[in-house]
Amino acid sequence: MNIQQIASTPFTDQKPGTSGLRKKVTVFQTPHYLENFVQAIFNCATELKGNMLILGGDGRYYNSDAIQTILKIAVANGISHIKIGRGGLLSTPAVSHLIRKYRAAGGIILSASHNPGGPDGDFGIKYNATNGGPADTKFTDQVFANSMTISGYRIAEMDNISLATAGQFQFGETLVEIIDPVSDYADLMEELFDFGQMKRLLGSEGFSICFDAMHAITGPYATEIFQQRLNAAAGSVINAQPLEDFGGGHPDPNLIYAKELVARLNQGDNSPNLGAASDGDGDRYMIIGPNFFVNPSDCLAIMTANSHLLAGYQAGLKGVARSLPTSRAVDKVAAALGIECYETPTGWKYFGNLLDDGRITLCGEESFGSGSDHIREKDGVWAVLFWLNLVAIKGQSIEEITRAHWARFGRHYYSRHDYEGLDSHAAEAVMAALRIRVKNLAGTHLAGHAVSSADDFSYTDPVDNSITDRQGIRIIFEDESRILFRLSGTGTEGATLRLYLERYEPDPTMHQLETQAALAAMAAIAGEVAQLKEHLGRDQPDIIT
Ligand code: VG1
Ligand code: CO
Repeated sequence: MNIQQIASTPFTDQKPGTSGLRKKVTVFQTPHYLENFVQAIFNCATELKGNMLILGGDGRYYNSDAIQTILKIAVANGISHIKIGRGGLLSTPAVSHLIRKYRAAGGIILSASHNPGGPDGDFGIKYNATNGGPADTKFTDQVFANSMTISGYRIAEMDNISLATAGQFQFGETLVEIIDPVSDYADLMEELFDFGQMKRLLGSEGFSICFDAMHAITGPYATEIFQQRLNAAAGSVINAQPLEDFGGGHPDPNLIYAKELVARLNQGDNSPNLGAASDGDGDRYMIIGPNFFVNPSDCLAIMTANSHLLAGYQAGLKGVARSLPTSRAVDKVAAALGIECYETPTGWKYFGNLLDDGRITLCGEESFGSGSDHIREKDGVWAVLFWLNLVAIKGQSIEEITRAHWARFGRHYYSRHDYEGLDSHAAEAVMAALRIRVKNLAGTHLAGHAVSSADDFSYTDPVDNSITDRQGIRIIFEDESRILFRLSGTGTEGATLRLYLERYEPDPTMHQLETQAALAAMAAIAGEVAQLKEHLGRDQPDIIT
């Protein structure tokens, strides 16, 4: 095997964000761009040498090309065994599971998650460590530093391999294996949930589901699990074929982008009983019932309150965690159960230590992500199975389960307002002004609401004591309402300001309000405190979820 050493010069913008390095496809296609970054990963993750690497992606445009390149660099860097999903496909949760199951040293996932794909769309690369979870900030900082001084990369001189069928190839010291992307993951799901129970429900008269894979990675997973193993009717999984451009859509499972699913669920008597969708790389999900949406923060709370009913979680929960912007619905449940509830910065990597240290069993984010200690990523198909199994056990609809939960714990009205495509300086100016403003807010009133505390969130990891600061401005009111501001770390163009609004309502007679109406007062306070109109020239968000 001939190994070439190619000289290259650093790119200065290879700093990973909330979830890996995300750029336009055209940026990744710049000569040496992908190669430099991958070499930087191998330079830093020295444990990969002589060990196993898992490699796959969400099937978006440039996925296959990138896999061929990464494979050659991996061979040149002495990786002894590389498992690649057939067709170059692997969901993010599947990679996490494969790393753990086969004790791989790490995994590379090619995805920009919910960002659109295609030649003009986005591409991304994430590195997951030995525990199966997203590499921590310490590691991604090292990779960034390495990318800034890199002088070249090693690459094996070999032909492209066929990814189309399962098989094994030997290249020098490296065994390359093309594997079925679905079966290991589907087997894991069978260990966690009662497939017999769900099969009976799906076989019963008048019960059906619709899973919208949005032409992204979960198509093959959902088809195997729901239609093959659980006998859901043919056609229960829609948009099941992964496409390079996601069929021109935006693989983001929310009420705005999963339009086809929402229409099917809102067609009256013919509606399926449970609707679900997931994102580009399969770690996000949305759950809906006929004319009923469950916000992801409530999902986490409902899972926490009911997990003891499910086969894989009967031992009880060690604790739970949520990201800062996620509503505090789960906090109420944790308090009732007498378990710890941790609050972490945005991004799944912060849950890793808590999971590895046995402090938590469930965790989640407001951005349509929930997960458990079965892997080290959020997991869309797992979450849908959790809900389906719960519906089978309780014999109640999605709406009934949710309303009963609110009646018991109170309702947290919650919404995220995104201001997209902002000039980065203007967005930074909003945050800088807020950092100063919040210093003097505690003890004052904003539009008649007493502020109990206000700060810029700083997180001290309870396991390794590392500190992550400046993670978001939070304003907490005495009536348990909350306003948060932070800048997105996953975009590829300009800046996105996220405003998170929350209001707690314990009174069941007040649980019928429309969400935006319920949060109007908080939205007005937020606009005023952050002076959005003055800084951004606008005070209406682009996207409301
Ligand atoms: C967003 C979400 C965050 C999530 C991240 C990755 O980050 O807010 O909760 O962990 O995306 O999700 P940001 O920095 O843009 O707010 V994904 O599905 O890559 O799968
Ligand atoms: Co995702």
